[in-house]
Amino acid sequence: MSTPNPLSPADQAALENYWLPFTPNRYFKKNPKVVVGAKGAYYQTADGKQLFDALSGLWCTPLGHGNPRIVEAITKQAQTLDYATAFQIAHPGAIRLAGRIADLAPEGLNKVFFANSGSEAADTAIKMAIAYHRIRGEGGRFRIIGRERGYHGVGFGGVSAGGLVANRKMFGTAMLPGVDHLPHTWNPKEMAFTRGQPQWGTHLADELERLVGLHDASTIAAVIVEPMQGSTGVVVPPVGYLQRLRDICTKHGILLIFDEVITGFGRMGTTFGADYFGVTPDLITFAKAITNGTVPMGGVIAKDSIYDTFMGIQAPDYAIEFLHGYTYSGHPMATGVAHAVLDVMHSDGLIQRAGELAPVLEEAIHSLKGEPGVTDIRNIGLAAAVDLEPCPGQPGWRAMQVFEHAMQNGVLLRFSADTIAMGPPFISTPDEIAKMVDVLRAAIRAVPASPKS
Ligand code: PXG
Ligand code: PLP
Repeated sequence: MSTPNPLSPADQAALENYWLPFTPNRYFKKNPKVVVGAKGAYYQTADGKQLFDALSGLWCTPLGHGNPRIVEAITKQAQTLDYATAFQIAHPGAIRLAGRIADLAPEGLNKVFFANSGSEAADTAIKMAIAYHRIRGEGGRFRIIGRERGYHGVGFGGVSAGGLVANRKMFGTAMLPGVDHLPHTWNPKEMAFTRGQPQWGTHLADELERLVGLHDASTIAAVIVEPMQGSTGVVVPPVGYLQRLRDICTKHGILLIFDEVITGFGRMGTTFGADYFGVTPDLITFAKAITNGTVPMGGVIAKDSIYDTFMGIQAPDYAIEFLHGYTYSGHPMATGVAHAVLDVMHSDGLIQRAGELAPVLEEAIHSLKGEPGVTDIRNIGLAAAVDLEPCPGQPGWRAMQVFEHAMQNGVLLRFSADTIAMGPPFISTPDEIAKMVDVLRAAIRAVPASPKS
């Protein structure tokens, strides 16, 4: 099911110089897929086809592509202040964005540190947690507890705390020391085809007590989890699970980090996953939607008490309190876009709209139950995933064929192993969501269980 090669001979030659991220490069270079433009909820391919953007980029373009107000903000910002160092200098865009994010964040989280991606945000939060304890005289708290199947980006901190085996095994022992992992919460026997949050699995949070017993609380700095595990295929927390993690962390003086790189800024139909689940962490990471994917940005929102601890270091006030930061922290282009994104989200009621579309997606996606090889369907907010029975001996083959088939029929899906994930733009119509699922259904029916059948 290969597509005609869209590249000119010169581009085909240059493609040999391009090492693509998280992509099977050998397969791609035999069968390149190229988009040349994007507008609203659609990409345009080199051969003039429209592709519905079923994962909002990589969860990062919820307002769709080419929004005129966002384009205008980028243009204006480039003409006004294209770069400013964030070390020792500030600009109004970053100052005001910190204020705006603090206003949107849960009660008590009011200090905003800017980075440029989710990976940098996760590593920043991990460093904040370790340094926080050290400043308080508890330097023995160095351990980070992550979760199986968790994804916190590709920095060494995030990979160490993350729980995706394939992302970890190549780097062997070159990981943060002392990291341990909670079990993931997905159990098909107990929760296959659950709509929204599973009732089963709250007790899995008690595994944190076991890890505290094993390592002792005095060695644990923080627990980092995604409120909803996005990358691994929309694994939804059981009812009460996150609250129990919160309670155990509080009891033992362990910081709780919510990695909200996917759930932050609207995906759940609320500003943060913390709001949706009614659980307040100590640190929140964000990225992706804050700039609608146009200019890279990430960051961490910290509790006032954490910031205040850093400000209380025993050193004169001209000493740097947190030895961390990026050349592009608080980049004016990113902060300029972020203001426009928050304006559009607010004026067009798009977070509310994501919440209203959530049941539409739920209804549509669960209609795939009973289709050939569909072993589980999960959804929460405006996010959903479908698991396919892997082809024996060739894991990932089936989902890849479904991806190819759907692409031929105008939908760009996202797959990982044999899971198909969807997180459509907040600007989608119910009709587009229905069509997206119909294309997926047709693809699932068309693709055989294995290359031989
Ligand atoms: N934390 C979480 C929870 C994420 O989902 C990152 C950190 C890393 O962000 P950056 O900006 O460094 O990529 C992520 C990223 C997918 C997919 O297919 C998900 C991500 C990235 C790419 C693809 O679900 N999440
Ligand atoms: N490597 C070198 C040689 C650098 O000089 C710098 C920043 O000055 C970095 C890496 C870090 O780059 P960034 O601040 O963009 O993360």
